Amino acid sequence: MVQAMSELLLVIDIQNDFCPGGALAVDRGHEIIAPVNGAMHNYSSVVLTQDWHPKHHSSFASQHAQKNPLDTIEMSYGSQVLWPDHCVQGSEGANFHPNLNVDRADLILRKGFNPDVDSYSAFFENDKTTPTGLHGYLQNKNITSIDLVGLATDFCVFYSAMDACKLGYSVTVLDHMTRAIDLNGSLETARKTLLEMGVTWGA
Ligand code: VGL
Ligand code: ZN
Repeated sequence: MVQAMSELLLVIDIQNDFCPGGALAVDRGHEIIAPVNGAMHNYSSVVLTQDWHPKHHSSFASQHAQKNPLDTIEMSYGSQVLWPDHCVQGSEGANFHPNLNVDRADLILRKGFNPDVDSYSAFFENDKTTPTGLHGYLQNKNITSIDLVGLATDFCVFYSAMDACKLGYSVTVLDHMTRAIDLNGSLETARKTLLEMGVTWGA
């Protein structure tokens, strides 16, 4: 079937644990929810991602002796920041924020469920090779252009935007609908890297 070119709103990890009061709270994370809900109506497709870790996930500092959250370690696939336990499968913290309009989504994509590999990006796990399946889904739907929103700007939004760009999509990060963790300048690094790659940093 021939389909018109269409555009995706990719909504990253708007879950309780990334909002104020959550286990890995992003400062003012909840402020983006109302504008994201409003934006959903402007897209032919809306995909939500959900960070979805097993209880003993290797990205949790609690799984490593003498390590604290925000320490960095070397994993088989490269360096990995260690996090507080968050978005544990089936927990309240892993649920989408109650104000997020989940009904408008045509796909909910879970990531980070492999106990040994983290997955910031919506396209590939942190080993940079294991696909999540999202690229195939979008190709089947003839989607060529992606607007990204959600949490956190400098981790899951950043890695998703980078991969989307590498895969050939036309990519925009809607800055006012993201909030950052901002660890050692990670927000500025993310913004610069994406701009250099040709990603649009939109308002
Ligand atoms: C995220 C750290 C760990 C994110 C997920 O959604 O940006 N950050 N897991
Ligand atoms: Zn996570």
